[in-house]
Parts: sequence; structure tokens; C-alpha cells
Amino acid sequence: MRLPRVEDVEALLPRPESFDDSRRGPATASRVGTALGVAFGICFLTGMWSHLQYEAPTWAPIGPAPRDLYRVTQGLHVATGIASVPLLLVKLWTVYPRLFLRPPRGARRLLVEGLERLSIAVLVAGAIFLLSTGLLNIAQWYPWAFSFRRTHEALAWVTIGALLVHVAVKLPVVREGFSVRPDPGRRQVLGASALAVAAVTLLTAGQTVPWLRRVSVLAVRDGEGPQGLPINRTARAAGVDPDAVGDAFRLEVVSGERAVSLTRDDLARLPQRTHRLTIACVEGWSRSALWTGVAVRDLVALVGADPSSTVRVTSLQRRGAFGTSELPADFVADAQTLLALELDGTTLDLDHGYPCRVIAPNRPGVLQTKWVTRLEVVT
Ligand SMILES: Nc1nc2c(c(=O)[nH]1)N[C@H]1C(S)=C(S)[C@@H](COP(=O)(O)O)O[C@H]1N2
Ligand SMILES: [Mo]
Repeated sequence: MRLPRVEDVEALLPRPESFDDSRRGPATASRVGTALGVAFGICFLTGMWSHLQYEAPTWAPIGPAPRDLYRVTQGLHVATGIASVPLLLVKLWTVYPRLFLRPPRGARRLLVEGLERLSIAVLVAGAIFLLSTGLLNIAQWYPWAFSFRRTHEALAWVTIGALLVHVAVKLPVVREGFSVRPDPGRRQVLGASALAVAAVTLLTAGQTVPWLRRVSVLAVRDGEGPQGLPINRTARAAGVDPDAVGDAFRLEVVSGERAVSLTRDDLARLPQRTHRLTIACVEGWSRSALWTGVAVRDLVALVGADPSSTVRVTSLQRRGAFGTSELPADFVADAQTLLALELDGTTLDLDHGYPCRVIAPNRPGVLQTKWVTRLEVVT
């Protein structure tokens, strides 16, 4: 028996010409690709903006105003990510016959084309990784051991780099694609893509756009929960000891040597403020409500601290992440930054953070710490 030769194997592989090309080609690829590039660009910028919230670097203009900025940027991040899914599928469909292009002859061309192919491989793999981990994160399912946030961020840099290379290399083809008017077959592909984007957006955006709530049957948080507000993690899931929130509960406010210890009744006797504030979860859902409680700046004043101090927040949570957070100075200085006792006029539900929780303007939901038991001035 003779071993098959390379030519025999190659003869079995299709060639780009073997595919029906009547709906593919630059006219479709450049239009779908541009839409995908714009969606990815917005998703990248809003995603990086979100990562900055955790670090709050001094050079970034992150403060309590505008109060709903994070709600908008994170809503856009998740919406553009979801819209990218059908766009990526169509884009891959328009170009995948090119996978079967034969390598060119000549070392130079081989090298250049090889590098370009490599950048596309990185781009496609990165995009698939970002979109699938993003979707799983929305579903709060983490079937992996790595840190979602760190990995999602690192791969976003790699992917956006590959995207820029791809756009630079393909610019002439994109120009050519836009210069031809798509024929009816191609217009059908473009129309179906637009329809798919509209459908996935309408089916999910209600998690942050109030008037779409009834339409968005695929939204992960349907807007229901105690006191009409969704819950991201229950007290039980966070391992909050029911005894610790009863009569034994104390809020410690500490600044250097000075400390006060307050019961929940003590908190309720302090001057109360009510503000309409938003929970804007990094997973894309958001809801605003009327919150009533004590301004954090009034609490730190009890231990003689300046209203513009950074405050470390600790909760009664014993399981999982997000049990602590840090309130930067300009959030503490803002009188709307509350340690809330009530939601929409009734006592905070245990799952919303009873006895008290942080709620501040323009702040990612993950930092709106529930079941607070300690505020410590750190600067
Ligand atoms: N202690 C603690 N606080 C927490 C969390 C948590 O897991 N533990 N989750 C945060 C997240 S991710 C969000 S979106 C909001 C949601 O608040 P809610 O459950 O009252 O809607 O709470 C935040 N506060
Ligand atoms: Mo969240």
C-alpha cells in the first residue's frame, strides 16, 4: 500500500470556488464587518471603563456624577456584546470559504499571508472567547477556575489589537465592498443580520431599559424580586448569619483611634435622606429605586473624620467575593451616598442588605455592598 501524497489529500479539500458565493463577498462582508467592528469598539471602550471603576485611578474622571453614567456604559457594554453574537456568526459565514485558500508561493508572500492569517486566528478565537465568557457571566455560571474579570480584560486587549491589524490590512477591501451596491441576495443577508441584531437587543435590553422590560423575555434578570428589585446574591448564598443581623447587630464606624458602635435603631434615629439611586450590575441589568438612610459622610463625621475621606466597607458576608469595597473620597463627600435602611419606603429586605447597605450614585452594583457592619476611614 502506498501512503497518500500531499496532492491527494489536498484534492479532497474544497477550494474557495467550491462554495456558493452568490451572497458572500466584499459587499456583504464589509458591511457586516463594519457593524461588528463598531459594536466591538463600543464594547471594548465601555468594558475598559468598567474595569477602571474597580481601581479608580486618580487620572480617570470617576466620581458620583453623572449619577447614571455607569448604568448607561455598562448597559451598552452588555447590549453591544450581545448584538455582536449574530454579527460575528454572519461575518464568519461570509468569509469562511477563504479558509480553503491555498498558501501562496514564494517565501515573502507566504510570510506576509501567514502573519495575516495568524492575526485573524487570534481575532476570531479572542472574539469567541470574550463573547462566550461574557454570556456565561451574565448567566452567573462560571465553569472555569480563572478570574473572569482579569482574563476577560487581558483577552480584550489582545483581541482589539488583532482587530486593528485586521482593519488596517483590509481597508482597501472594505472600501471596495462599500463601493458596490449589494444585489437582492446580499441585501437579504444584510436585512436578516439587522433583524437578528434587533431581535436579540429587544429580547434582552429590558434588563436595563425600563420600557422594554415586558418585551425582553430573554433578559437574565426579569426585574422581579423582593420589593420589586432583582437580587444578585441572597443572604443565604453569601453565608450571612441570621443571628448577626438581629439584636446583636452593630455598625462599627472607625477612624484611627476613634470608634462608635451603632445599633440599627441608632441608625434610624440619625438624620435620614431619601434619594432616587440606581443599582447597575456589571452583568448589564439595572434598576433605580427610592433609597432612604444615613449619608455616609454624616456617619464618618461621628468619629471626627473629614467628609472627603476614603472609607473601607465591610459586610457580614462569610462566603464568596464582594464582601468588602472601598468608597473613594468624592463618593463619601457626596450627600447622596447612603448607608440605606429602606427601599421604596419599607424596611430593606434581608436579601437586599438588611440591616443596612451602601448605595451611591454612578457606582457599579458589585460595589454597592450589602449587610454592612463596618465603615473604616482609611485616609
Ligand atoms: N456583601 C455583598 N454585597 C453585594 C453583593 C454581594 O455579593 N455581597 N453583590 C453586589 C452586586 S454584584 C449587585 S449587582 C448588588 C445587587 O443588589 P441587590 O441584590 O439588592 O439587587 O449588590 C451588591 N452588593
Ligand atoms: Mo452585580
